Amino acid sequence: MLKGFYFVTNASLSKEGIISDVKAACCAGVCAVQYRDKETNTSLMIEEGLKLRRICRKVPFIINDRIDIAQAVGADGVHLGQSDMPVNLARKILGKDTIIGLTVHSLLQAKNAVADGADYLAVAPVFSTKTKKDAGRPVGLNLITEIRMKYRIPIVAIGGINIANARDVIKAGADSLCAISAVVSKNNVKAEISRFLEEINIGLAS
Ligand code: TZP
Ligand code: MG
Repeated sequence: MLKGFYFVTNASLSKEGIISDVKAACCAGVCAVQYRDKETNTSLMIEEGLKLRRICRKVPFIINDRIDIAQAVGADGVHLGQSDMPVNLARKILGKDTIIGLTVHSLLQAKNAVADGADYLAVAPVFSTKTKKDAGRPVGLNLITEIRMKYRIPIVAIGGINIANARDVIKAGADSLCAISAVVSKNNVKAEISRFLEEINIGLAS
């Protein structure tokens, strides 16, 4: 679980819409799909979330930020940030079988996330990115390696990842990576993810 390409939706950058993107992502063989939307209202998120849940039958389906929406649509997990609900409290609400991912920007945050029982870490932003305005300063490949050397928890790398740096990100110790703008702004999302998967597989094998 969580080895490969971790797909995150982005409605504003998408060419064909997120439903079409997620279908393409599942066809390409991603290891997880995260529904991330900071603009849509709750009722539309539920509607869209239910549609995505049906598409992601065999792929872990994760909701960004919204524990209530994750529960309402029967998602497999939630993805939280440092200013969202703490992992230990989210765990109380969601139970032991729900996947809880947490974004970390430092080794200390990674240590706390492991102690709090996160199921995976998103190390972000690895490189600078225009996709998330408040992503913070790039943490670089070193943080991935430092966390990898200390903890066994799955690591998803995110932020500024493209086809040219994907292999290095995996070689640094990430189990999976996410590339938003480099994928959803392309005409053929499935083909683009396949290109990333080739790089990821080379990185995992080396
Ligand atoms: N979290 C940290 S960076 C980021 C998110 C959602 C955006 C990554 O987008 P891109 O286009 O892959 O740099
Ligand atoms: Mg968040």
